[in-house]
Amino acid sequence: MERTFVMVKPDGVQRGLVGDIIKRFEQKGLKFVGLKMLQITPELASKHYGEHQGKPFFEGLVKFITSSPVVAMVLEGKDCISLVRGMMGATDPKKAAPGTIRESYGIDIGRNVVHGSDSPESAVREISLFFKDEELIDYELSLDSWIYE
Ligand code: IDP
Ligand code: MG
Repeated sequence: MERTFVMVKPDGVQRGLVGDIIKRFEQKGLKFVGLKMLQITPELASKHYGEHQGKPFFEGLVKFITSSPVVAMVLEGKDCISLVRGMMGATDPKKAAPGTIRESYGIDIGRNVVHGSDSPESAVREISLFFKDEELIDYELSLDSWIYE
């Protein structure tokens, strides 16, 4: 089983999309092992988006992601890193496949509603940036045998 870091960004929270987005992951069969709301500090934003430092959109991205609360979560499931990336769709909502979260809810690339880790290394790094070990809960889902063969 893999774990991934997912976040409903400030635009998703402000627009009342948290429930709909969480519902998609729940209905897919992914397990929530951590979930919280927080306001991202500029320091955390710079760490989280460190790979984009120096790019033209970096300053706007940090300003946006710190502008209002986010809902952060850790999801667990088979191949869930790529699974969640697929459910989110391409970074630019205009290029996201029909039915994906970003295609369904977004218009501009800088307001694409949701974040998800892009690799196992990013997932480990991002989970540890946002969650303490004791905030992640190990538990059994009784439905697992109806989701996985
Ligand atoms: P990702 O979120 O799909 O992993 P990244 O390339 O890692 O995409 O970019 C991080 C975030 O930065 C994107 O989700 C998007 O909100 C924002 N972003 C990326 N490229 C641009 C751009 O060209 N203009 C404005 N914002 C951008
Ligand atoms: Mg990324």
